[in-house]
Amino acid sequence: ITSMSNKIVFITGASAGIGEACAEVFARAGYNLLLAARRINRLEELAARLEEAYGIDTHLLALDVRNAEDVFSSFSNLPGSWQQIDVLVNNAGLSQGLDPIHEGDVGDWDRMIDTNIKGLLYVTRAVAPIMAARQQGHIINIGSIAGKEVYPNGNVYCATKHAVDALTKGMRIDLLHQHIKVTAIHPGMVETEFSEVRFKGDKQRAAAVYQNLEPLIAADIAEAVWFVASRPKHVNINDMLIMPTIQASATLVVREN
Ligand code: NDP
Ligand code: 8X3
Repeated sequence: ITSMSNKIVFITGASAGIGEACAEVFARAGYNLLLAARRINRLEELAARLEEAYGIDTHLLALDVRNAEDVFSSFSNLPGSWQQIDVLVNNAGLSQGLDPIHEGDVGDWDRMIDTNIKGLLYVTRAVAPIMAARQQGHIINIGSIAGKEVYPNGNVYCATKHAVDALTKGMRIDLLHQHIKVTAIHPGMVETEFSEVRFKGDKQRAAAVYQNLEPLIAADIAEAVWFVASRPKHVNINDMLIMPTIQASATLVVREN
């Protein structure tokens, strides 16, 4: 990894999982980090560790991406230099529940739609105008295999990730003339806090998702994000679908190692 000091990556959902792993990879490459999540204490621990390890600068935002006003005011209140984002990783997201549509919880639906679709839009709307003014930048959206396929009881989560897929394509078209690259990375099963969040803290049910399987780890996705972000100016990776070797499709057609 080559050093790229003075560049800034903005990672949403950096307090755990894929976002946290992305922070590590970009710090190692010499990027300064603008990190957002609701759990600020986790961001503080991560930032202290990465500053110490890599000598980079960090700036933290305690932010719920569902709150449009907070997203816009947090971003516009940043010191000017921290608004000059080179790479935005729209990673904050979650699943809630795994119920058939006729038994779905409306609160779960709202949380997924508000975070995965609307939150991603708010953050993009805050960041992209400055990228456009600078005529440079790269937006990397974390989609999912659930944005390419639909699996039993995945209904609304899959719909939100299909929306991320469509928005990525729309952003790429709209931002082409602003010299902003847009990419989507779509992971299959990654062992993070994702299932614990989906099952609302039920660690046993979450662990069962990965039992006797070899899922991806967060660093696998972070390395792909870095690969995409570090291509030469004339190259854009539009779309990347990354699966654990044992996972053939979203419907968990798997073999046990
Ligand atoms: P984790 O639960 O480990 O991490 C999710 C991150 O998103 C946390 O940092 C969390 O921070 C943040 N987040 C959630 N809601 C909000 C919010 N309202 N405002 C700000 N931050 C928020 O899961 P993953 O790392 O696995 O998930 C990251 C992304 O990857 C998601 O978009 C997910 O859909 C996607 N993905 C995950 C896959 C998997 O199998 N794990 C596969 C495919 C895609 P905090 O709670 O502190 O706010
Ligand atoms: C997370 C992976 O297969 O649970 O997006 O939808 S999956």
